[in-house]
Amino acid sequence: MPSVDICFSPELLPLYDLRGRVAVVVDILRATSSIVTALASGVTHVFPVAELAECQALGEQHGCLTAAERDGRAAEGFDLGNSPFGYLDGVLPVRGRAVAISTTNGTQALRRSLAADAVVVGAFLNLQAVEEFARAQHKDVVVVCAGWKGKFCLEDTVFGGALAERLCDTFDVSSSDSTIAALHLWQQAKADLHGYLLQSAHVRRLNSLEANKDFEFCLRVDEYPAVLPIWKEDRL
Ligand code: 3SL
Repeated sequence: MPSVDICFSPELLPLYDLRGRVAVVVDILRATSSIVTALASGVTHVFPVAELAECQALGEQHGCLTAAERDGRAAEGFDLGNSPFGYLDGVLPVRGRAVAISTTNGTQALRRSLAADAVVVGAFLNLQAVEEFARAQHKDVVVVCAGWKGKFCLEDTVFGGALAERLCDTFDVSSSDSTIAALHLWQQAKADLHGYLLQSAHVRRLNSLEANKDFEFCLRVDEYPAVLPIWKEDRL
């Protein structure tokens, strides 16, 4: 029986052998939620990159939009920040365009997960799509939580618990202590996800930057049930 494991931070990735496994990279607030929203809004593909300079260069090379964030704020000189509403509010037409994205943690976690057999982007927004993909693969799944600058993040781990619960009928979700812990957190959180995650450090950080609207949007479960960003060559 394949298993679900949760890697609490990209700093722990050296302890995980991703070869032969499916990596589900998650940064609920907000990188992976924004990537899912971008593709749901008609963006053709996403180039997730670690460095701002690379993001800028891809914009020039491919004529694509650029989106960048550092420390929760939109980085200067880019078309978009890291709010999912950048793809929804219609200020900048995004349909039919590609986007290069660089964020503090999410795109870094993704780039560090490429040894996996398949790398997909997970968020509450596309939980069903991730579940269905995992079932179809019949491989061990590792949820890679982007965290915050190497540290544990509540919201990414709670997502891991939600995915483990969905998969528990056909996946082993009880062999890894981190999966057991994530399931416990999800059990605590699921009746009032919004209220539970108000205690998260990154929620407090975002709220101080007036991104409360983003927080609420990123917690919508299965808003985009058929959107599955999957890594191919150099893009999602
Ligand atoms: O760190 C990241 O990748 C971002 O998602 C952080 S923020 O939500 O844009 O502040």
